[in-house]
This record gives sequence, C-alpha cells and structure tokens, in this order.
Amino acid sequence: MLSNLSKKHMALLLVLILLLAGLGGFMYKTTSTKKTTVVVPPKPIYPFVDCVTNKCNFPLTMLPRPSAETAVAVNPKDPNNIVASSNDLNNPSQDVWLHFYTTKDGGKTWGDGIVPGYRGGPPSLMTGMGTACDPALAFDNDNNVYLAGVGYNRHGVNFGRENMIFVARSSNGGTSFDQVTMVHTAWISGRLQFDDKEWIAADLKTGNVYVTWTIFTGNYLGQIVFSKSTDKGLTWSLPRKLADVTADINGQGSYVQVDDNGTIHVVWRDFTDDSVHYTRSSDAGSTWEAVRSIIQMKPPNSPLINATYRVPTMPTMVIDDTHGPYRGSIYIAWSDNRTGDSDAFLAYSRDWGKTWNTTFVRMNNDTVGNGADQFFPALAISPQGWIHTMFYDRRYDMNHTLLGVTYAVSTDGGQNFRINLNVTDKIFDGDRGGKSYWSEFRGDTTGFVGDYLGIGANNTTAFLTWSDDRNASPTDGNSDIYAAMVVFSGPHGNVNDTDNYLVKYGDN
Ligand SMILES: [Ca+2]
Ligand SMILES: [Ca+2]
Ligand SMILES: [Ca+2]
Repeated sequence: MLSNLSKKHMALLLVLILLLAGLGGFMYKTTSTKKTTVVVPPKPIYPFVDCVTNKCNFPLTMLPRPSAETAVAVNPKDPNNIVASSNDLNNPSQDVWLHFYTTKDGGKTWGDGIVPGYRGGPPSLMTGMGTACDPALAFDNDNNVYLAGVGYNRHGVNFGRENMIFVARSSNGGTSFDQVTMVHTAWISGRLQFDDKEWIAADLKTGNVYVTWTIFTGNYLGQIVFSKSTDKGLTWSLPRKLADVTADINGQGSYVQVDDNGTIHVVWRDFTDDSVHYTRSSDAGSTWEAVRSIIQMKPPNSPLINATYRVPTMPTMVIDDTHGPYRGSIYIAWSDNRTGDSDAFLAYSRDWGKTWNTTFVRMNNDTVGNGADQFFPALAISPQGWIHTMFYDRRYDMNHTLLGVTYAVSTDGGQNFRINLNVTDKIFDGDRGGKSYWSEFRGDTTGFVGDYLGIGANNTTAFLTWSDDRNASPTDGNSDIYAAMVVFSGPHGNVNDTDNYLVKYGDN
C-alpha cells in the first residue's frame, strides 16, 4: 500500500501530522505564500428583524376570540405613523368587526380601537350591521387615513340595508375613525346582490379617494365596479362597471392603486380563465381603457394539502412612483402553483401599465418543487423604489404543514429576490385559527387564516402583519394578529449592500 503513495501524498500526510502536533503555525506560513487567498468580507447585516424597538414578533391583539386578515398603511407625511387593521371577533357585536392598530412612534407603542357602529358602541352609519370585515387602508397626503370594509348581516336581519361597502375616515392619523360613510348598498328588495371584497387608494395630489369592489348578482357572477369621492370620503359616486362587456362578469379580488400622475390602476382575478384582468384611467375614473388579460395564473388548490383553511388567489399591486431607477414600474403578486407547489410570484410593467412583462419572478428562494407552499404575497414599496413582500411560508416545517412568515426584498426592480428572511419566532398550525369564525355560523370546524396579509414600508423599516395561531388550542380557534418590523436600512448600511454581497459571494 505504501508503495502506491506518491511523494506528494507523503508530504501531505506529514503536514497533517505536524498540524496535529501543534506545528501548524510554521506550516501555514510556508504554504500560504503559494496560495491566492480570496478575502470574503463579513456579510452585511441588513435586513434583520427588529427585536429591540418591540419584540421580534409582537401581538397587535391577542384577545381570546379569533382575528384574521390584515392591511397596513404608512403615513406619507409621517413615516413613524403606521396604521394596521384586521377582522376581529373580539367585540360586543359577537361577529366580525374591523379592529384598527395605530403607532405614532415607528412601532414602539400601539394604540387600537374598533370602527364605530358595533353593537352597544358609539353610533355610526354602520349601526345595525352585524358584520364589518375585509379591511383595506389608504393614507392621503393630509393625515387622513381611510379604512374600507364590507358590512352585512350574517343572520339576515331585515332593516333595509343588508349589505354595503363602507369607508371609515380618521383625520388624526388613525387614532380614531369618526366619519363612516356608505359607498354603496347592494340590497335591493326582491333581488339578490352582494357587495364584496373592496380595495381603496388615495391620490396624494388631488386628495381623491377611490374604491373598487365586486357586485355579485343572483347567479353569483362578480362584476368589478369603481366609485370615487372628491370630498374626503363624505360622498361617493355611483358605481361604475370597469368592463363594458357581458363576458367580463366573473371577477373577484379587485385591487386599486393610483400613481403620482393621477392615473388609476385596477387589477382583479377573472375566474373564467384564472387570469389577472387590468385596466387604467388617466382622467380620475371618467373613462377606462379596454380591460386586458395580463397574467395567466395557476392558482394553488384551496385548501392546500394537509390543511383545511381556504387559500383564495387574488392579485395585489404596488406602483413605483418614487424617483428611483425603476420609476414607472407596476408590480403584481399572487400565489401560483406552476412549479408543483404554491409559490409567491411577481409580474411587472416598466411603463406605467402600458406593456407587461410575460416572464414572472418567483419571490421565494427555496428549492423549486420542494413541496413547501408560499401564499398570500403582500406588497409594499419603500421610497428607494425597493419592493418588499411578505407571505405565509411552509418551508420552515420539515413536513411542510405548519406556517411561518417570510419577508423578501428586491432592490433591482423585482428581477431578483435573493434575500428571504424568516421573521417568525414560532411556526404554527393554520388549521387551529378561526374555527369558531365558521363553526358558530356554519357548523363546521374549518380553519381560517384570512384571505390576505398586510405589509407597509417607510424608508428604513417594513411592517409585517399576519394572523397567527401560536396561542390557539386544537379547538378554540383563537387566532391573533401578530406583527414584526424588519429593518432594511440604517446607520450601518442597507439591504442593497447585502444584495450586492450575495451577487458577488453567494449565500454562504
Ligand atoms: Ca375576507
Ligand atoms: Ca413553494
Ligand atoms: Ca385571539
């Protein structure tokens, strides 16, 4: 055997023996002169979960009954003023009502309240409604924040307004919501209609407020409609259909945004062919472009494998009207099953929605086809023009069943999301949440994690909110709203340094 060893092998063996014998210093000195050493600088630290300002994961509400479905908005006038909202069963109406959570100090302390009109509370236009749900939030440029929702009477109490889209306004940065107005009621005697799943946006220059939603008709097809307010939410225009073709009547999940040119952009899911429909208006909603089908989705099965909670696929959207290099880009995210399990996908336009890229970006960076589902991607854009997303993620459980939450970020106009950060400090079983949400009224034990998540960003920090079942027993349905703050820019650098590092040295 020894005869087969070359002199080189013998030398290596000797080096090893000398190293083990404590003579490594000497040997290192002689060998290092022959090597070119690649100096890998220490990895930048951004982004990181801020566990100092608040806990790494902190509850916005953890009352005993269920909460789910979140939205977040950041005050453009005051980046430390952030408002979140959720559906909440912890209120005297004993049904879902909109709960809001407000910070004025960048997330250190939070106040909260519920929209007026709940049973036994201060009166509002919503008084008498059983349910107020589906939060959507938008700040204007004058410290007003608008909270839109769906109101209805789940128990079928007849008093003339069975169902409506409403908007609550706060003129004090979300400390209280004192003005509640009705955008539209679908209740018409003898005809079955239902107003559902609205979204809201405010034009920062004109102060106009825009709402889109679905009107379901008797045969349960959904028409996407639009209404606007030019008086800070006091009055609303009659709903206008966004598609003037009878074929475009199978929509749901509309999402409205407005850019700094005043152009209004709306997307929704069309259930006929699972495509994302898109239209825009450059005259404050008077006329609209012909509706286009811009993204062919492959929605994941609802529910997912090993789960009972529903996973509706609806598009979310942000517009880059910053002065960053990708100004004019529009980003749309959705859950997609094209790789065999659910992923968080992104599509983009670079020309204010005129044309759309047909190559889509997978935002979760785990191995393709590994069986882990990512879903409910929410989007925010920071003043740098960086795209921030969060989604539920099953990769952190070896069995791909329990849920965590991932933050991902792109600094190159959505082309790469190299950075994925696990923000959850405890993964949880999504089937545990919200059981009573349904069982009280529908008699089943289906889990519920809401239909979407909410994220917002100022120029240093992303604010992530989600429905979390870590405190739920197998039977009580006690979901809570949790939040995390992810710092992506600060005195020692920013997430772009990390991104550049990953390009140069990889993720080691
Ligand atoms: Ca909902
Ligand atoms: Ca996946
Ligand atoms: Ca709870």
